[in-house]
Order: sequence, then C-alpha cells, then structure tokens
Amino acid sequence: MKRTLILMAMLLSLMLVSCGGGGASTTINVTMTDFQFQPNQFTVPAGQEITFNSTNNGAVVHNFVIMKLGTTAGDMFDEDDEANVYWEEVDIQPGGDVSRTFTAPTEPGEYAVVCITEGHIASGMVGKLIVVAGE
Ligand SMILES: [Cu+2]
Repeated sequence: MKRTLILMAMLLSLMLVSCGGGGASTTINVTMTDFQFQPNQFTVPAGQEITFNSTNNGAVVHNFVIMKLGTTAGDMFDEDDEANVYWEEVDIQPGGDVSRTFTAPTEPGEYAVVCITEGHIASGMVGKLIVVAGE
C-alpha cells in the first residue's frame, strides 16, 4: 500500500515537471498567409531570448509587430501607434522567410500581435503573445 502511494507520488511529480513550462516556448514558428498568422497565439517565458522564425506563404508583404502590454493598434496601425510597439519585425516578402531573435517582455501578460501592412488588421491579421513568468 505504502509502495503504491510512493509510486503515485512519483508519477504525479513527473507529470507536474513535464507541465511546468505551461506550454511556454523560446521558439516562435509562424506561417503568414493572406491574411492570417498561423498559429496566431504564442506563449513565451518572460525575459528570455526568443527565436522567431517566419515564413510568408501569402502573395503580399506581411510583418510581425508586438505591441506593448495594454496597448493595441486599433483597427489600423498609424503613426500614433508607433510609440506602443514593443518589437517590430521587418517586412517578410511573399514567399520569403525571416529568422530573428528578440527578448521577451519581462512583464507577464497578453500582448497584441499585429501585421501593420495597411488593411491587414481589419482583415483579421492579428495574434496574441502570452508572456508567462519563467521557471
Ligand atoms: Cu499582413
């Protein structure tokens, strides 16, 4: 009986360890189409270096812009929104791919991700970066 309990406790702790990251990853792989991010939700650990890999399978230029916590770009990204950008990836040309690194925000929360090519937010090219406290 005692043996079974110990075994169960061990199994439980193993399960907790494997779920410990809460699905956070230091790599973002995103495919862009006209007009979506796939996937459109990313969970990363706070303050860590993130590897960002993107491929544009669409026919027009896309980009990947992370807004500061608590801000959005509204229906259209304009000059007023530039001060609220946390990280702006360069344009990704149709058929192109881009790899970069950036440091995840240190403050946990949900950050808006948008494609700032004109009209793309309105077309639904938005996503979410979920920052979770590390370790
Ligand atoms: Cu776009």
